[in-house]
Amino acid sequence: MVAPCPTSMMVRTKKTKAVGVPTIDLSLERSKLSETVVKACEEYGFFKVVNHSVAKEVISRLEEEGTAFFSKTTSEKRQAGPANPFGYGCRNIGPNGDMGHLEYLLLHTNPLSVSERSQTIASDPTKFSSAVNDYIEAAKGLTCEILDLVAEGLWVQDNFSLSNLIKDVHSDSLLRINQYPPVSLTGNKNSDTSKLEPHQLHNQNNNNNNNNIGFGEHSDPQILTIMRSNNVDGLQISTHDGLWIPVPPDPNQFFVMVGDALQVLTNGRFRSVRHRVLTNTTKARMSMMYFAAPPLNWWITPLPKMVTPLNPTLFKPFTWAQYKQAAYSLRLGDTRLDLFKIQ
Ligand code: GA4
Repeated sequence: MVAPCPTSMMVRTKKTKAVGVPTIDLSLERSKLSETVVKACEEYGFFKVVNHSVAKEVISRLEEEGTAFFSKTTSEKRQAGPANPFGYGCRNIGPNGDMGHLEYLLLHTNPLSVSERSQTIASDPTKFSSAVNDYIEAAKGLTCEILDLVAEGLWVQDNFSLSNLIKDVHSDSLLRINQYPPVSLTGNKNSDTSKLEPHQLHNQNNNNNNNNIGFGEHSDPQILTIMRSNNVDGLQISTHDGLWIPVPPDPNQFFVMVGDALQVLTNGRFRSVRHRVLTNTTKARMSMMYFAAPPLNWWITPLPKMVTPLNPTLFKPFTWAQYKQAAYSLRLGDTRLDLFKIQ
């Protein structure tokens, strides 16, 4: 059973249904835990984990590095960009014209790539690389723990079959730090927009309107995403029946999202969660996501256990590289898995 959500997390959606985000206590007894994780993945493709073993200091060091980077001047930040696909990005998301009210750093998790990139990102590249690499290791450990619970809960023969997909040294996992601008409470207009910082431009263009799109609706292509943010609202997830649920932030905990690749690996038993970020807060939201993926040349096919004569395979086999290529050729909100469905 998914733990009932505490009252403070209950939200009322437009359709006046009270819906809560499932919360999973990782210190619970293991057999219960694996059932609970599978149920949350099936029902929401999303859950929050508490009592995880990631050290607070690992989180705060990355947050400090993020804050230091985003508080640099625009021209300094641009030296770490453009994000095609890795590096600093501002407003542009992906290569096909998607835009959001955010700036970000998108990094490959390979330590060599982190160390090379950190030269243009931080004044102390060694400190930056160390904070990033420690966070990646911790997020990877948590992801493996969750994937092992998933495998156990699905009664897959090899409990490590999912976590092994992301443990390989050539794993294509990514780290993203997003910063969403605050909504200004003053309405002063500035006519020279070229001198404005991203958040000022955002405020200027939006007349303090609520519900600006920080990051548009989409699912993540990878296996699993581990997300954490500062104490600022904005994230919403979509339920299977299309209701948007705001997710209250919890800076000391992590949120887990099922990605498209896990939908395929479970032959559709789990569905990747569609989510978005709205920017209507007076404080900047900073979030950090670890996207767990296999090496580029590995095949993504349903686990044998998930395919039976009654549940034949729903997807054509593809490599992770082929899937990424499809993702980058489409728009952010497209349901790219449709390209690989067996009709
Ligand atoms: C969504 C999840 C990750 O943030 C990301 C994004 C990527 C990007 O920003 O470059 C994509 C997007 C994400 C899915 C479709 C493509 C690729 C932008 C885009 C339009 C880094 C990822 O892996 O896929």
